[in-house]
Amino acid sequence: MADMTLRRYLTQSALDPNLIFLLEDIASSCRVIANTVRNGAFEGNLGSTNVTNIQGETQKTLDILANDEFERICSNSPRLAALVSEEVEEVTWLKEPEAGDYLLYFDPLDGSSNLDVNLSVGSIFAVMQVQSDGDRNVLHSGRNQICAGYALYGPSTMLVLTVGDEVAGFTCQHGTADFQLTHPDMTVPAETAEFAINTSRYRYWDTPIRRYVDECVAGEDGVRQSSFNMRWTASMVAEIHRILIRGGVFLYPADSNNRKAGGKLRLMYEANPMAMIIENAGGAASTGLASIMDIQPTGPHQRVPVILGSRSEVERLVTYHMSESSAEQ
Ligand code: AHM
Ligand code: MG
Repeated sequence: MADMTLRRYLTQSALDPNLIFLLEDIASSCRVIANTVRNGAFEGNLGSTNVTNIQGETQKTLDILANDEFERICSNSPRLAALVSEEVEEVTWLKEPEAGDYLLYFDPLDGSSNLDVNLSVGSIFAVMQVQSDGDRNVLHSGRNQICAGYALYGPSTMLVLTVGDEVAGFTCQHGTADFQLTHPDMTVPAETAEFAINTSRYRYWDTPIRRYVDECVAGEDGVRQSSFNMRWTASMVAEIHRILIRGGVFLYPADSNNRKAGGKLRLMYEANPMAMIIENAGGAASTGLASIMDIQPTGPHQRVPVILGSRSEVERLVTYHMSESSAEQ
């Protein structure tokens, strides 16, 4: 039997052909970005620019190149109306919006602090639709996402995609550059003994997060009565990929140091796509007090607290947040 390439997978689905064109353009962008990242040292593309983006962060040269590739390649899609990128303050409109046109939300190169140390980075994306002719509103909740995915630029390049039901992982074959289905029907293992959080921020955390992490660290002697492992790669894509493969929970909470901003990670092109992938893989996604995909966005670059992963761990964290908030009332 022929290999299940991304094209075959998409054309066998009942997706609108214009959405398939867009998903193939996204996959092409990710292929190009994988090569640009890999050859960064030869092409003089490592290091930072002197440009500060809307997030207040200094852009890496590769952040800008990755954004430009997404824009250049995806602009070919006839029904793509607008792009919402982490690296661009304003929404980029490509055409007069018509009902059913597509809206692409993306973080072109997530975890870019890992570039200088040659560790994994990725791209994150989601697609929604224009709701009526002429409607320039892009602030829809994550429940309106019709597909979401990420590319992981690790030892191999992978594209993980959900188009509404299952989560499928494709590996880019060296040589042909085909994305081939290598990880069908990915599911978050229910049981886990691994958590991921930047523990250097412990002093800023609220009680529910401290309680959860303290209990994990206490291991067999604590209330969890089992030993936990901890991982932090500072690359959300790598973190979420690990959770899809072997379970776990990922946390980037709002804390006393980032609360004014709403947290660290962005709703529209980081939290929402990852929430859709994790939920479709049988896991859960929450801020601690609300489901991430139910949040009504207030701006394209809005930040939110993020808890993603194995259902039982996310539910435990929600319980801790709920009991804290009812104790405060
Ligand atoms: P970025 O989009 O500017 O790269 O920031 C997002 C990244 C995530 O990939 C990662 O989980 C987090 O920032 C790491 O934060 P920290 O530097 O606190 O470890
Ligand atoms: Mg990012």
